[in-house]
Amino acid sequence: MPLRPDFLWGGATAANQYEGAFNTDGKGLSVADVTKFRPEIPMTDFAKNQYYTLAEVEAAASDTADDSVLRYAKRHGSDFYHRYKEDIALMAELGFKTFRMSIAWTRIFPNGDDEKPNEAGLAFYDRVFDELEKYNIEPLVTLSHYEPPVNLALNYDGWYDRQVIDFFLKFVNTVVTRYASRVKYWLTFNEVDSMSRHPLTTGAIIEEKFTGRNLEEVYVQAMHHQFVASALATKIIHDIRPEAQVGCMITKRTVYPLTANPSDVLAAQAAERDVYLYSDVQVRGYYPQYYYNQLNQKGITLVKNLGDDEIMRAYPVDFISFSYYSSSCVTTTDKGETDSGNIYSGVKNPYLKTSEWGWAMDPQGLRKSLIDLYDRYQKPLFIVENGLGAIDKVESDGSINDDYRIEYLRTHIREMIRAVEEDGVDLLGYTPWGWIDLVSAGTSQMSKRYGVVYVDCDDYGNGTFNRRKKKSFSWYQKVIKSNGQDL
Ligand code: BGP
Repeated sequence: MPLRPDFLWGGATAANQYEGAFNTDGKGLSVADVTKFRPEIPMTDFAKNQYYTLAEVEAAASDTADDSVLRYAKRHGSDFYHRYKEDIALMAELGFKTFRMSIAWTRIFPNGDDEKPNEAGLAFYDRVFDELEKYNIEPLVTLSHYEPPVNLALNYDGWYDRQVIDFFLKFVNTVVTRYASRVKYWLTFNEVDSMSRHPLTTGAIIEEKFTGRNLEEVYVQAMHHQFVASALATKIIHDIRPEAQVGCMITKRTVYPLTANPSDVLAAQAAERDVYLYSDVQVRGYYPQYYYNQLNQKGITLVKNLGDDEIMRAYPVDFISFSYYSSSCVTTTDKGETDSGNIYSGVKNPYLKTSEWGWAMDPQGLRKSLIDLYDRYQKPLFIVENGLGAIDKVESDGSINDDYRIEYLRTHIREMIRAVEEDGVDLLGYTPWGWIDLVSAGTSQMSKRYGVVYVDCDDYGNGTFNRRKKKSFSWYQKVIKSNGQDL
């Protein structure tokens, strides 16, 4: 079977990296608004780029003045807040059937624990949905994409604190009630597996506040709260709009054994299990036994409230969405060169080239991911992030010849189509990450560009923010028009 005729081609973004207008119309500060571009840290050092001390977060939370000098790049994003009409017109020109966006929690509940929602924030998304409706573009909305209110990090313990479930569900109830008639596709937590990789942006957890504690136990607990919240959010959405479709969202890592040594094969299997844990819980509704065994071995206690297990079982997701950028290798031997640039450090795959940020480029790994996920769950899949972060050059005639990006997308889309046509995977859609340039989640760089549309802004926030089509724009337009036939 070819791609379905109603295949959802589109593009992905997140409010915290795209909207800007960080304190406009009553918006509060999110954890993303306190992270900054730090050129003093190597851009391939993912872990260091994620770490912020308590003092840094506190200082940033009281610095609400000059975003460009202070380098809080996510405060300006790509200024979608003021340019949404122009951007949605560009989406329509590309032929988008869907647009992946998130709703910034802090536009609706500026501090997370507010009594009443902020009407000006709600009105902004009304305007966005009006505009999308004009062009028949279906919104795909993430409820939490690295943007909890910073107040919940400073004055509570972020998602470690069980009260945060209630704050989040109040936000969910508010936005789902308001927009349910306009939004059919929802995702609960972006990359729900990322708690330990970047606790601040995923869980509003400031590590220093837990000094002396077993941090892994803290993350396990915070994760559990997100799982319960995700199940209850799914219930809220289905109660309000029964035919709505709710997805989980995981970082799909494909892990290969470096050698045929059975120990390497087992190590790769274990690494992939760490990925599936998160979809297993949200699709099947319970923790796998091996996870309890692991917690036991590590002496970690997971505290559950009475009823949590029943909630997780009762409200599983309808589909599985995921991001896919690269793959990695593992080995139990001392062979192999470390691959430190990736989100996950692993061992370099000698058969693959890497991006400028050290991410291995592996289109066949996408096909493998699709097959593995579909064989495991037999539920529809959705690729909601994929793409190449690269430095683009604007030529003197204004053109941007991003052939490398076309090549990355072409080879990945080709494998995606094979997974559907040959391997029988049920795939709902494809939304490449950062269809338009936006601020990097990991390093807060603007120069790590993913878009088919260029945004004139540098790493320090200087520029006109004007939009410019790259060479990949007309290429992607053609791909969408031909439903993936003309690559
Ligand atoms: C994913 C996130 C996105 C996005 C992307 C690319 O992990 O869900 O928010 O930014 O990665 O990462 P980066 O922006 O660091 O290049």
